[in-house]
Amino acid sequence: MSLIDADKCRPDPDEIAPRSPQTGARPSLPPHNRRQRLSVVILCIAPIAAVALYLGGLRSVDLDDHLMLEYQPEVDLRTGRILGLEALVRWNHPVLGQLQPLEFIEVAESTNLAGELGAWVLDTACTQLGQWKRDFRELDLVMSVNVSPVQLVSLDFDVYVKQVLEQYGLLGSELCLEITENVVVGDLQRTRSTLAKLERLGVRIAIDDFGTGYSSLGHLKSLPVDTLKIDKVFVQNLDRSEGDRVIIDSIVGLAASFGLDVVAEGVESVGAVSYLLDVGCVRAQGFLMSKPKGSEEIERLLEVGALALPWNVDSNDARRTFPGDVAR
Ligand code: G
Ligand code: MN
Repeated sequence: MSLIDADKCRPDPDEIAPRSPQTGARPSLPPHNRRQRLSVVILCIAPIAAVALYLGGLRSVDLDDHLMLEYQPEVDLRTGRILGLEALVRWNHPVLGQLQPLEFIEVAESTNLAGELGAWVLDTACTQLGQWKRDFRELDLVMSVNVSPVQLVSLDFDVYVKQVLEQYGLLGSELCLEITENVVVGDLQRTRSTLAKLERLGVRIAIDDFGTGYSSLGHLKSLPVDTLKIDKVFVQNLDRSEGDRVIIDSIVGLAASFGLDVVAEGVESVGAVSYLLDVGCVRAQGFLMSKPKGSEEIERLLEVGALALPWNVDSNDARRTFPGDVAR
């Protein structure tokens, strides 16, 4: 994982100093272009330095003052019913504004803060689920929480999870821990033993970003995994990419063969919804249904219990109508 997208920061050399059409060589940079290059470098380094400095000082402060969780609903594509929520951490940085995990987790890991950060996320998400369980008794919600490699290999992770579940009156089956494929492969022995202990608590395990990492069929068979979450890169362009459709087909087939649930992430178009329903993938997250939202906005959705879908699906899923469809 990289803190910032290096390609975005790298100035296009042809923009700064186009090649000569005759010789193909670039002229040496005039002074104002050197300044431009320098300012791009500073722009790229400043956020890293700021986050690093900020994290350095974080040990002594209360994480509650700086972090917040947003929640993204997971829905049943046939009905819009909210099946669960994925907790996503955000960092309210005083200078840089709201940061996404990709922008600070690597720094957190390198400053040994990942454990504390992960514990804060798990604790906060479970407190919130405890409250929502009381406020929305009729909903059967599962809270999904991303788990870092550091947490998963810490010796007493299952003890911590058990304590949090008890503290907030949650069943193990109401918590889904998401691990990435590469975590699974990282320390297979330790992962296997931790997952077995979590399984005994009834906690669900999902492999996140599935399809982009290195887990093998052997891992799927030998580890107590419940769910595959298909990485959004295969879902975002489903409506126009034949290659992605083939990948989705195989992942859904794989999940069925192993008796696993499957959730599609990154649903952004009704075309994607249509294809997912065709192949029998009915659980999904994505901007088309809902972006991640703060607690108050989520509460308004939970009051209804379902999202209004921008398409119609009849109960037996035989006829679907999408905006723009011609009448059949
Ligand atoms: O790796 P993980 O699945 O935990 O990543 C979730 C991230 O994906 C969140 O930061 C969330 O904002 C983002 N996300 C969720 N739905 C969509 C979507 O439909 N499109 C895109 N581009 N990103 C999404
Ligand atoms: Mn996730």
